[in-house]
Amino acid sequence: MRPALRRLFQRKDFPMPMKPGAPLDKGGAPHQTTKDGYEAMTTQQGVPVRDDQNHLKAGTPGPMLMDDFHFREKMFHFDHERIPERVVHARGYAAHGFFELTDSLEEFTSAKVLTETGKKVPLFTRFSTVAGNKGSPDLARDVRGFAVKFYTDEGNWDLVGNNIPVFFIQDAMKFPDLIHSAKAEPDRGFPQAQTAHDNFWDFISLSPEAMHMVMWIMSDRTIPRSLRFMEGFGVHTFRLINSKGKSSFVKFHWKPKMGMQSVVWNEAVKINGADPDFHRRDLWNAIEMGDFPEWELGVQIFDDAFADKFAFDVRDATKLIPEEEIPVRIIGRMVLDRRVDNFFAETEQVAFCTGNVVPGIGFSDDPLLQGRNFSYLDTQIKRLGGPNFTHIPINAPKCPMRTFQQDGHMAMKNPVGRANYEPNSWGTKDGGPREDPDNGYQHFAEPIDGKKEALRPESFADHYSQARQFYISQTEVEQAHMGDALVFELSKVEKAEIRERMVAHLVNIDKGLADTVAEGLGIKTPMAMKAARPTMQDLPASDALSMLKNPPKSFAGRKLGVFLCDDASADSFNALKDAVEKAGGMVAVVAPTINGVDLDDGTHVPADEKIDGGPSVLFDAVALMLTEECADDMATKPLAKDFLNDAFAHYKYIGYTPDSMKLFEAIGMADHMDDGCVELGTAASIKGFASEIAKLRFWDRDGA
Ligand code: HDE
Repeated sequence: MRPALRRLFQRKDFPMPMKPGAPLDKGGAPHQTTKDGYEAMTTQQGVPVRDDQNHLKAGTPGPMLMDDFHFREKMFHFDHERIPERVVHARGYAAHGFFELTDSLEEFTSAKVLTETGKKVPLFTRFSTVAGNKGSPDLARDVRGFAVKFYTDEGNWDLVGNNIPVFFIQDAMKFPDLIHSAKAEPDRGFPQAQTAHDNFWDFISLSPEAMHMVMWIMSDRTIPRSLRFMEGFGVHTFRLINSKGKSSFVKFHWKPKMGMQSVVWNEAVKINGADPDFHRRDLWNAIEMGDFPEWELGVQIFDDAFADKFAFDVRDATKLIPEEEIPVRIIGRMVLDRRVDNFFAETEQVAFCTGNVVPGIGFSDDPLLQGRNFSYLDTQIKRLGGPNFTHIPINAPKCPMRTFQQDGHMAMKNPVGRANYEPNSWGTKDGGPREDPDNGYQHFAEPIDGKKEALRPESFADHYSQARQFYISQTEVEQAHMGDALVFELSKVEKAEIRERMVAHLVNIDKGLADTVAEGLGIKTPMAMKAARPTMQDLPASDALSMLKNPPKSFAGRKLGVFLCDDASADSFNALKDAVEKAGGMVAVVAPTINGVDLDDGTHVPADEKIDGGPSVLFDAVALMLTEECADDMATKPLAKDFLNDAFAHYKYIGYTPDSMKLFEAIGMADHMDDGCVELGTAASIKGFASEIAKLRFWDRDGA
């Protein structure tokens, strides 16, 4: 080899790109270090590696030699890096945290996690979209998974819920059909991460039980602004069992400390382009900044007497119990205060199973929940490669685990000693674990009486009443968004009869909604769909079901995007920043270049985004702080105009210094300014703007 060539391919001549990291295996003998102080790289066998840049060859260049065990191992391992993605909920993001009980449920359950107040129980929470693949964008219109694994002293409890309290179907038998219909169509392999296609609406329009859920998914709940601003629900009715063996029913609720908030559809579409990782970045950043996301855990507890008199079957997962009928009792809080160290090891490998319950918590006879109890365990075996996925640290309980289950792929924890069966006569020293008749998990002794039949209970048959209740509980703005969403989705459906069939269902829910959607589709409102049970109930509105009727109390956790130019007023910028930060909000600076700007007092402010990388869809409110000269210049730049145009169209509050008016003029908006556009002329107006933006949107805007 010519000396020049050798030099070119040897890393010694280049600066080392990596800082020394923690060794993969922290135990064992001390790691070797290189001359310049780095941990010496090794093979998986711990053999130090001399050359990680070039494989071993006969001659230079020459054929590769199989002797190079480091190359073979490196490539073999890379070839096997992928595991199957989750069949649903493939795209997700997770964090560690704790649960702290504030109100004991001792009267209802023996579960320590629900009776020991003040104790911090570690947990791991994964949020997800349902239909999209692992690489799909975060702002898809979709249900969000909300899965929590509590590592309790009595074993792991997985509460695997969603951000919507009801589900599409009543019986687990229909789940593969539902998911097949929602995912990409099998012949063409698209659309990705969206339900706006024939197969989905075909299945849905043939499944009246889905109508309540359809109302929820067409609401803005399916385009949340942040994972931190969503509610969560256990969905099913579960059981609580107390120390005397008495059972009560329970529904679980997660309420976000910072209130609920969603984006509007046009914004979601644009966020997906501007930042497909919008939700995961937001969660990561919040935790990194110490602004730990928090939810309250609430319960609705009820007995058999309530279940018997309630207008619907509490085992039917397409129904909820209005908070007005059974108030949600807040019993504790969840705080997510630690990001993952490694996405794959934790977020990807975490295996939730609805069957993971602890003594004192049990199942109801909800046919969806019963089916899930099989599916989750089954799916993990495929996804994680064998029955020992519980040995992976993120899945292992943090309390002792003693079992005679043994062997299998990748077994990490094996029984020690001679006995691996019971009963045995080896005694307490060598005999291994034994069942514990006093404290072991006891299933609720529910009396059962019935015939073995594949039937749907009659009590599950009212499919429209709660759908209507949800719709009439929304504000006008929310109802309009639902109408728009339905028109949008159904307009992507090619077969006219599917569109019409869907509208026929809407007639049973709300005639006004059906008319709006029919008009949007350019068709006449059809006759009402024949209902399985014609007698529908006229339920009262429930304010708890509306997001806008329950707005956040402050701008905390939200972001103001300030469009700044050189020579902008330092006093005004600093006053605005202080006021927003005092309210718990964040300020991001958007500038003509990423280097930032020099304010009129000479201070340099670095930019968070360049104007064409930081569109206004990324922020909850915006402020323009431009000089006249800069406003003139920006008025010629399409992306600067889009910044303002979009903020206006998305009903956002817009603060502006008088010199920024040129940009309003450039987009033809100078004559359409409303109370959501606030001039930042004086110290008082800046303060006023900083408190006004807590309302998040100026919904009264006309024609936006
Ligand atoms: Fe799931 N669901 N599901 N699901 N689900 C899965 O399990 C399933 C249902 C939910 O972050 C899968 O580990 C069936 C309702 C979440 O890892 C799979 C039925 C609710 C997650 C599965 C349902 C959920 C999943 C795919 C109907 C809300 C993500 C990968 C009987 C209460 C968990 C996996 C995570 C994931 C099956 C219905 C929530 C295939 C059969 C209802 C949050 O096992």
